[in-house]
Amino acid sequence: MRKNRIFITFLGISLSLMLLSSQTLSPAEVKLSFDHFYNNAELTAALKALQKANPQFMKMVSLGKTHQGRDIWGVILNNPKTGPAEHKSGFYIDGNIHGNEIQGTEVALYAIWYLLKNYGKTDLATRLLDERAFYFIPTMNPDSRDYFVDKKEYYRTGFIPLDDDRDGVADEDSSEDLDGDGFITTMRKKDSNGRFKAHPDDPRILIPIRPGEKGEYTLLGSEGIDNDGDGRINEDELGGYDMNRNYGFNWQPHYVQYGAGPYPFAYPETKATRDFLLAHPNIMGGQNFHNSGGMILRGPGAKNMGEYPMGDRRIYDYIGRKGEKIIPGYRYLIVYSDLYTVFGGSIDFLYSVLGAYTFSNELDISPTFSFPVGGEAEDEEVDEEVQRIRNLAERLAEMEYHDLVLLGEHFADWKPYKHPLYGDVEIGGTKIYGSRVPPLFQLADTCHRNAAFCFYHADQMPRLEFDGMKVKKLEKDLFQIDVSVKNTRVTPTISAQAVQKKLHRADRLKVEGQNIKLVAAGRLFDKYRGITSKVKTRDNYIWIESGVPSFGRVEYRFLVEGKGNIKLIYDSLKGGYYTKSVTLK
Ligand SMILES: [Ca+2]
Ligand SMILES: [Ca+2]
Ligand SMILES: [Ca+2]
Ligand SMILES: [Ca+2]
Ligand SMILES: [Zn+2]
Repeated sequence: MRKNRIFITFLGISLSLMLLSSQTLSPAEVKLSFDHFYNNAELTAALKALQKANPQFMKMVSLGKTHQGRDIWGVILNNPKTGPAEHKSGFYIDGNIHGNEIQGTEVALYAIWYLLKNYGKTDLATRLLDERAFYFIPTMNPDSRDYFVDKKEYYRTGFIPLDDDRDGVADEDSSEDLDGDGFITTMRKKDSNGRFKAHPDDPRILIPIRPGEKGEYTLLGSEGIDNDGDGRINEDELGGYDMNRNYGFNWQPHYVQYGAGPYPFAYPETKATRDFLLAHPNIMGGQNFHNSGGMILRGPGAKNMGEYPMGDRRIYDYIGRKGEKIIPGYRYLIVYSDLYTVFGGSIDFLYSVLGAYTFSNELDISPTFSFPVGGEAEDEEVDEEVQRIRNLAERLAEMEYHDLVLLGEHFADWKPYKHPLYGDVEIGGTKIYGSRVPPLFQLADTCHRNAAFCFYHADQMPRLEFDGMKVKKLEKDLFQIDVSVKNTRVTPTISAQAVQKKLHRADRLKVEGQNIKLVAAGRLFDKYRGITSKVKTRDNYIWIESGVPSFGRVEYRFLVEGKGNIKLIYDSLKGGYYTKSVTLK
């Protein structure tokens, strides 16, 4: 009897030990592969599996529905054991706002998966999940995504019907796969008045003719017919707008900029994203994923915004240049001056309204990068003719890359076709997966390196420490406390822009305890001579308007009335929440 009870107790203990160890030591691992693109259903299933295996860390929420009724998933990663998410610097990642720029979704999914898989195994993953909160929207455009992955049709837009050509009917004339090979490619027609001719070394490639030269071909655009008989082909495809021109900062109307929408946040996807961002004001770092070209972009998106304050440019440069090392071949650039003008883009909303340092990566480099033609030095001024010859060589290298590396999978040879309007044409050219997205054998590399860049940036968000606290008893129940708070990371707790424009609340340094009163406070300029400048106290706290600077510190002297255990709290909206206990005696 007695023996049995001991045995049962022993069994109970070992069972609970087993449960404990399965919770803390070996979190269930979800196997994901990054050798293909996820459609929305598969992405949803992967996220649900990750959430189920890691309920302590991961929350998946529907942020809203797209026009076609798909959920826009938001993912929050946080370790509640180290504090609520809003007490930590938040890092935000979104991808696939442009429907034809799909691989950002895999990068976001990879980042979620990597952090969960490596928590407790690597220092970085453990530190990031313990100290930061992460917010993801893996795909902002699940409607378009499914067209890309499942139907092999690509659209940059979302799918609210829009009458692009103002004929009173919306979306009446899209591209179509006329030759039935499963892909929408390009149409060309033999034409001695055409503006193109075959490349001398490979007739599959069309090159522009030079002035005075005889033409051979006219390019007729993407495969399709004139569905509505208006004399134009494929003039009103699905949707027809650009979500990344619809954000509420420096927005300009449609006639200034294509796709802007009737007003900022007019589309369900941008509205859902805005609400998610506004609900998490602790977000201090951000990352958008687009394609292509191998760029790590920062704003401003347009010249009319003026340059960013010097203090913030330093932070961007520090992180952006590290990015160039993490992702070889990618260049750290500025949207308006190095790419093109964007009004009302996500990157400007995140930085200029929310005060979060944000990059936008143009994922993946043109195929010839991994199959170089050689002879090009960066920023070299070249003669027009030299450039023309280089372009010819590059086009040829691209074709060789299609043949020898992609093994012909993503190029359709030109084939004759009888078109109802154009007569004898040829259909062929690069297929949907043949440009802008990485070939599948490189997808994991794209995911890992870009996630690594995000992790670096997230790790460089503010990390504060109480450093060098000194308590001095002045008289009975009156104490002088010198508090020093230092930031060991490049990101300040408030951006220079946010300080200048008062984008959000300042940091707060607080003293808490029973019958404790903060009598006076001063900023400590010289701790050796004890020189301070008085600051205003409110209840038991002071505001710290500029926050803790990049790799810097703030030092204050408090006069506190009372005794016993007190808590000093540094409470920053975007820089985290830190406490230090002290006993006054
Ligand atoms: Ca129309
Ligand atoms: Ca076709
Ligand atoms: Ca038409
Ligand atoms: Ca059509
Ligand atoms: Zn894009």
